[in-house]
Amino acid sequence: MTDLQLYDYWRSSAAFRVRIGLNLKGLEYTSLPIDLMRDAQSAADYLQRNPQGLVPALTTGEGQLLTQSIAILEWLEETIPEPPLLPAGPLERARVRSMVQAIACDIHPLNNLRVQRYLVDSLGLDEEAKLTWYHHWIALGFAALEQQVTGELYCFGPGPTLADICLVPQMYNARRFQQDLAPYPRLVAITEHLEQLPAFAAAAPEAVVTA
Ligand SMILES: N[C@@H](CCC(=O)N[C@@H](CS)C(=O)NCC(=O)O)C(=O)O
Repeated sequence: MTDLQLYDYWRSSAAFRVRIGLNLKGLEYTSLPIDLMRDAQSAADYLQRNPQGLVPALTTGEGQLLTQSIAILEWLEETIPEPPLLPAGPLERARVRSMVQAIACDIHPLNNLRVQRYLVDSLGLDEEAKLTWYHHWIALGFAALEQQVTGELYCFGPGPTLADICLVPQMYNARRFQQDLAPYPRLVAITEHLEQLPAFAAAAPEAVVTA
């Protein structure tokens, strides 16, 4: 497979997930930065590609454009099965997907840029109230996830899975917004381990930032 192109933003949690997945699969790709701070995600040419106006999006080697980070990761998993990012058994796969969805469907959407902007620009929240909102939803999500993870080095099983790919960017985001992580020692320990792995380290915002 050649010429994978990732519509990317260095600090986007969802794009960070896909960068980790591409690295774990050992795939080269070209990063096409979409500057969220300049609203490049809302520019007409990008909206034509992704009507949701969100990053990431990935152009496949065959020129197909894929959107939604988890759909992209599942596509990667199905087209390049090695190394696997999901366990072999259906029950175990469901466990991992449950953690993936807890982060990608229940936690992350509440701290997305457009949500934060709506709170401030349309509802008039100040910075402190916005952070209170943020901390509330992250705390609720992380408290449950802390109980769900089964490993000490990985969220589940003996190697990195889609759950780990979702955890690390969400923890990065939480640190960025001064979340108190003391109540989640297992999540912290897993993240510290994962962040040392080359595929995760090379995908980190500070490793890819171009501006
Ligand atoms: N569910 C989507 C979420 C994508 C998403 O929320 N991307 C954020 C960056 S992490 C974004 O593009 N935000 C732009 C905005 O809110 O205007 C996915 O997993 O791909």
